[in-house]
Order: sequence, then C-alpha cells, then structure tokens
Amino acid sequence: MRTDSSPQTIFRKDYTAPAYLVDTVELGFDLDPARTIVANRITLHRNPASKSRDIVLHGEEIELVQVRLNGKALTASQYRLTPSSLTIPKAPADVVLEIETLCAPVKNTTLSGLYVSNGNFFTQCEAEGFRRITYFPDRPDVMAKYTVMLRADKQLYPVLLSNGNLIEEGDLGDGRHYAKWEDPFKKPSYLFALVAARLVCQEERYTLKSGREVLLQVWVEEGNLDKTDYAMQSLKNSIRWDEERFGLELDLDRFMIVAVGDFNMGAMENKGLNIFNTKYVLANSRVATDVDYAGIEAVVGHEYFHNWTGNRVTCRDWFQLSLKEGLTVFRDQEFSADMIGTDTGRAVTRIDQVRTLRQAQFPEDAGPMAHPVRPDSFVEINNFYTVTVYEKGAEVVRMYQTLLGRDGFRKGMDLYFERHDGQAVECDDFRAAMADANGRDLTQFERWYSQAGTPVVTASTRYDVAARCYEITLSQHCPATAGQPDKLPFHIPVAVGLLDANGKDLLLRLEGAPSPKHAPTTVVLELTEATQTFRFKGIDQKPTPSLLRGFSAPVVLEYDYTDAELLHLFSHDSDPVNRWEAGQRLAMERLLVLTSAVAAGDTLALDDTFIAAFRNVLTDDTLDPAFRELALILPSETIIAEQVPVVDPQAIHGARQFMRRTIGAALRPELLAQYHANQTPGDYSPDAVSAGKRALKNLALAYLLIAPQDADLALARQQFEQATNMTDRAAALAALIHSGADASASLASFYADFEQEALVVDKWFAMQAAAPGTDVAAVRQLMLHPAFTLKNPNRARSLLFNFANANPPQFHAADGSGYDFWAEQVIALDKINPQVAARLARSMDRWRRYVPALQVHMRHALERVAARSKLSNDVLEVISKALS
Ligand code: 0A1
Ligand code: ZN
Repeated sequence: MRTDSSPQTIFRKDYTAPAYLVDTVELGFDLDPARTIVANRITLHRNPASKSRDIVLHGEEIELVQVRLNGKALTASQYRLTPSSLTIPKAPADVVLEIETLCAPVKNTTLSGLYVSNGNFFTQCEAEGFRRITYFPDRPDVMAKYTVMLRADKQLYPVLLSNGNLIEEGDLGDGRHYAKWEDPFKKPSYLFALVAARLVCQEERYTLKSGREVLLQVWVEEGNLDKTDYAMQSLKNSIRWDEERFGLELDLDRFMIVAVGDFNMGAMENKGLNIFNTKYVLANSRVATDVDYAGIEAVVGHEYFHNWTGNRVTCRDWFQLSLKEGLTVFRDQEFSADMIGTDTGRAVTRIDQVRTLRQAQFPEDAGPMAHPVRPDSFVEINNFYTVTVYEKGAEVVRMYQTLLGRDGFRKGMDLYFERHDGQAVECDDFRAAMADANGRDLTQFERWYSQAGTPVVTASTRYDVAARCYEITLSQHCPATAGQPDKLPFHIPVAVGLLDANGKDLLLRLEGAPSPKHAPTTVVLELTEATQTFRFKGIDQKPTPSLLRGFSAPVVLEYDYTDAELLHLFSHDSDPVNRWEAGQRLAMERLLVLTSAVAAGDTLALDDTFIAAFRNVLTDDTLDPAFRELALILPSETIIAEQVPVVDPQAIHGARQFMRRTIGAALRPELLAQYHANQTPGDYSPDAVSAGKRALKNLALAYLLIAPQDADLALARQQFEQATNMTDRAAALAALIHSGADASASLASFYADFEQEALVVDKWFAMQAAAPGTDVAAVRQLMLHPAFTLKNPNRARSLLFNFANANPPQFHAADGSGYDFWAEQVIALDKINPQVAARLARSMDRWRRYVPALQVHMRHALERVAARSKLSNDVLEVISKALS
C-alpha cells in the first residue's frame, strides 16, 4: 500500500551498484500462520565498485525484533528504520548481520512474500517479495548462497521444502519437526522459496544424457495425484529438449514442482523449487481441456528453462526483465513447437503467437502503458510483467535467430553462457554475445529494446517485364509513444516469397546478394533504413508477394493487396502463417465494412467469394484440422477495435456476429460434415493431431449454434452429456450458452458434477462471464454465488477479467454500468491484492479510442478510482497513466 502521498518513479539511468555484496545467507523459520519468526544471518562485504559505506536493506510489512552486527546488538540510534528499509550507516568492510523479524503469513492476502493458501505456507519473491520476509538487499544483482532451516508443526505441515538439497531433517520433540536445505548455487533473493504444507507427490528418478540421475517431484494436495502425469511428462520432455537443442543440463540433483491454488501469475522459477498455479499443473481428461494441456507443457517448460536463462544468468536490475523473460518465452515456444514436430504443427503454434501479439501486445504498445521491451522507468515493477516484456521480448529474441540462423543463434547462446554464467547482466550483454559469436554488427538492433511502439512496414511492388525484375520497396515508421515522439529506423527481418499464377513458389535471386547453389523460395530482407528497395532477378511473370512470412518481425505490414491476390495466397501460400494471414485480411476488410454498415443502420451483406474461400479451406482434407480451425476463426472484436479510428463496440459485435451467422448458415452442410468427420473416439489423448480435430469439430459446432436449428441444439446437448473429456464438454456448454438458448439446466448439471474441482468451477464462471447474454446484473448475481471470492486470483480472473476483456458488448453497455462495476471491483480488489487489481485496471487502457458517449462514462469510472485515498502504487500507476 502507498505509504507516502506521491509514488516514486524509478529510472533505469539511475542504476548504481550495491554498496555491499552478500556471500552467505542462513535463514531460520519458525513457521506459524499468525506469527512467524524469521532469523536471518548474512555475511556481507563492501563492494569495491561502490563508494558508499551504508548497508541498505529492504523490508516491508515485517516487524524488526533485533539486529546484531558482528555479534553486537545494535541500538536504535545505530540504524535508520523506515517502512520500507533498514539502513546501517558507516559499516565496516566485512560484516555479519543477524536480524530477527516477525510476520503474519495468514494475513498476507497480496500473495507476495510468505503467505498461507488453504492452510499451507508458500512464498513468492519475484520481484520484490523477499523484503516482505526479512530485511535484505532485495535486488537481483546481489547473489548469495543460501542455507535454510524450516521448523513447523509436524501434523499440519508434514512437508518442508526449500531450494537446493535436503541436508538434514528430524523431530523437535514438541510436535514440531525441522528440515535443513542448502542451495549449492549463488542466487538473487527473488529466487528464494519455501513450502511448508500437507502435500503428496508423484516422483521419479530420471537419468540425464550425461548418465547422472536426478530426482523429479510434482507436489500437490492429496486427491490431486491423479492429475500430475502430464506435468511430470512435460518436465522430462523439457529436460531432454534443453540438453538437445541448447546443450544445457539440469545442474541440481533434485527438481521440484509444487502446485498452489492461490497464485498471482502462472508459475515461478525458484531455484530447484518451482511453485506453480494449479492451473498449470493439474490435468486429466475429466477436468482439463486441450488448451489446458498445452498451457501446462508451455509453463512447465518455461519455468524449467529459466534454470539457465534467468537463474544461472540473471538480470542486473528489473529494467532488464526481458533478458530472462523474452528469452525464456522464446525457448518455451520453440519447445512446444518441437514437441509437435511437424511443419504445420510448428506453424500452428506460430499463428497462436501472432494472435496473442495482436490481441494483447499491439494494443499495449499503442496505449497509455506502452513501454520498450527494456523499460526506462517504472513506479511499480509488478506492472511490468507485461506482454511487451514477455511476448514482444520473445519476438526480439526470435529475430536474432531469423537473422543469424539456428546455428548462429546457438553460437550466440553458447558465448552468452561462457561469458556470463553466475552473473547478473543486461539485455545489451545478450545482444553483444549474439553479435560477437557471429561476427555481426547488431548495433542498430538495440532499438528493439529501447523504442516502444509497433513499427509499421509499408510495402509497394513493381514488376518490370522487360528486365524480368520484381521490385519490393519497404518503408518503416513507428508511431509516437509516451515520452518517445520520434523513432529511429529498426533493423527488421522481412521474410518474403513470391508465388506464381499456379500458386507455386518462385526460386528467388536477390540482386546484390551472393547467389547460393540452390535458389531459395523464401529470403529474409533486412530492412534497416526508412525506405529500401530490393530487386529479384529472372522473374518471368508478375508474382503475388507473400510478405513477412512466418511473421518474421513484430510489425504491422501494410500492402495494398487485391482480393484476388489474397484469395490466391489463402489457397496456395506454402507458408502456413501467411496463408492464414491472407484469410484474416480477407475477413478484416469485410468486417470493417460491416462495422460501418451496422453503425449506419445499413443492410448487411457478405459476398459469395468470401464464403467460397472459407468453404474451400474448411473442406480441404489435405490441410491439418488444427490449421483449418485457426483459418476459420474471425479476428476478435478486440483486434477489429484496433483497426477502426473510433471504437463502437456494439457495431463491431454486430458485424462479427453477422459474419459468423452468415458463414454458419451458408456452410451448414459442410460444417456438419466436418463435425462428424473430426470425432476422436477412444481414449483421450492431448496430442496435437487429436486436439486439432477437436478444435475444428468444436469450431464447427460453435458456428452451427449461432442461429441454431433444433437439431443443432440437440447435437450440442448430446455432446455435452456424452463427452468423455473436458475439451468436448466445455466446448458444447460454451456453444449452448452463446447460442442464446436456455442453457441453465446444463450449467447447473456442470456445476454439480464439478463443484469439487476449483479449476473447472473457474471455467464455469469464465464461460458465463464471456457470453454476450451475460449483462452486468448477471455478473453481480454470479458474484453472490457461494463459490465466488475475490481473494482467489484464478476465481477473480475467471469472472471479472473475462467480463471486462472478453465480453465487449456487455462491458461497454451504453449506460456505463459496466465501467461502474469495473471501478468498484478494482477498488475492492486493491484492498486484497494490488497486483491483481492493477491487472483489472488495465482493462480501461484503450478508453480514449471509444465513441464519445462511452468515453464520458469511462473517464468518470477512472476518476472514481483515482479519487480513492488509499490506492496501491500498482493501481495508481495504471490509472494515472490512463488519465494522463
Ligand atoms: N518469473 C515468472 C513470473 C512471475 C512473476 C512475478 C510473480 O509474482 C509477482 C510470479 C511469477 C515467470 O516468468 O514464469
Ligand atoms: Zn518467465
């Protein structure tokens, strides 16, 4: 919570080295929910890189009992204590500090620091949670070796875990027991973790490629042991993959994953003791969908990969967050793609990444919270765990690989570890390793880290028959963002191909470039100036350009495609990402026309050419079902909103619904045929092929249920009742809810069947929240349901976030009631959990783009929140940036 009236902005340029470095940390915990005693013994030495002789320790919401320096208790006059720090001025060069503090984990609803969830103790220290446990220089460039002694009641907390290796355990005789853990690796405080809990585990001994054996454990509450197989399998796959792709081996003898029901984010990479949101661990076919399974694989991979990219090499300061996050997201994306293995499978994962960027990152980059991948300032670091730092950061890393090739990228990675293992470094160090390992100048590439905003690349082309030459001119500009009015050109890899009239790829020979023995069908053009022209030689007919293949850079690509060219690409492009993209462009053009027509009250129409193109892809059995499903999903209302000058959410919703309804009616026989052709009988398996079939089948069902005939409703009800897995059951229920037909009986039976499964109850709330038939009053009603609570982040997200972000027509109700509700909930959540409140606050980011009548209500709601006297820094930063 805010302690003084104006929150401080922290600037990257103000970085100074720590005055003291820590060698060892010995922590003793006497765990008690209401009164935990933490004894902390640290050895420090003065940092030669600093002139200061003051030891500055961070501390928040903890009670200091005593502090001893080199064996002597300090009196209050010998240190300075503020609500957020403990400073010992003019300290000697070598120091042993012994600090005793108290905290109350059961009262900690922020889920940062040491907290209680369902009666068990957990910690979350990234970014600045360790200071809520003990006084410490809580910054990532202070790395130390930790030994941890845990003492707790044996009955209540039979399992005592911390980082590294268990070196001792035993009974204390008074109903309590202890466990001592030692982490052999130096680490920053944000990677510290402990768990004291009543849990059980699935465990396995696993042999690394080197022959060394390690112990793998997945810890969950009793009753969930039937849901740990997939997480364990994903962990083993991750270990193997990192050995094979990057030559990186697990450096510990023991690696643990622990699931917790109350968690602010997805999971956390604490050294050797990853703590996970249950959502990313627990799965079986009864409760988890294909999307859940994919999420588990990705997040288990992500946290495991952090062991090298984040833990062995960490960040110097939090401005460098993308150094570990962008790189680790890229690694988990590559892992998921490799697990599928096929080219189209890889492309499907790539398309999903592009959708996320457009849905969330492009809007962020164009809104009031826009920031570079490496931000220059922040008020609250927790607000910067963003799609820009994570997903755009991963795109930046991907561009190195696109520019340097897979082998070149690997060389860069090897050099990065050779230089920086055990260090806390900067994004620039990663870029330098990539450049030096490949003898490349990547100076200009730095702008991807320093400049915010989504670059726009505009292409124009010219075909010269006589010269048999095809010219592509690329220009770039980047819109202004807060504090960055003018941008310099980026170094942008633009992968292109050229299709002939039959849809075949032409062999490409780029003028001025060395000609390889075999001419390629895709070349990567390097756009580094404001405008550049590239010439392809020996082109005998005017081709259709396939630009930005594989989405080779996180940019908006503008090119004046004709409908005929897009149809050609949609039927033939050998690059599946651009094939999908052509379909999205065809749809978007029409959606924009329809949106205007709805707003103007004109009659709506959709051309047969478009329907025919969709029919062709839907029925093309040579294409993967997973690809067909993606190709047939229309751009979301959020993505459409980013394309119009002034957002009228009702018009967008009306346009998109009209298009879906028209497709559903026109393609009814084909949709039904695909529905039946893509059944997955037999035992459930979450593999990509089966999941793709289910996705296509369930998309067909959704289209059929937009304006359902009785037979369609019967089909959905039958699927709902007879489903043998959650993917099909949930899809049928969602389709029924969205159809507008009475789904109350199905909703009730679903709830009754799954009320013991928290993650399924989340789905039950989420589905209702996102349905266009659910208005504010209905959401308020759902909040009164006994299973609803604001205290559990997953539950709060399932209802509130889905309403605010996935139900535009109701959230943006004309009377502003959605915004009033939003303001109330941001305020209520902020008292419990500022991090989660600040995320909900972000739902209003784009308010200035809406029609004036809505803007008035939105401003009013924002001001209502801003007027509160006791806002957290988290919410205050988001709201003030929105209003500024
Ligand atoms: N480093 C984690 C994400 C994470 C960040 C902050 C947290 O609490 C405030 C928790 C988790 C990851 O990238 O997975
Ligand atoms: Zn991460």
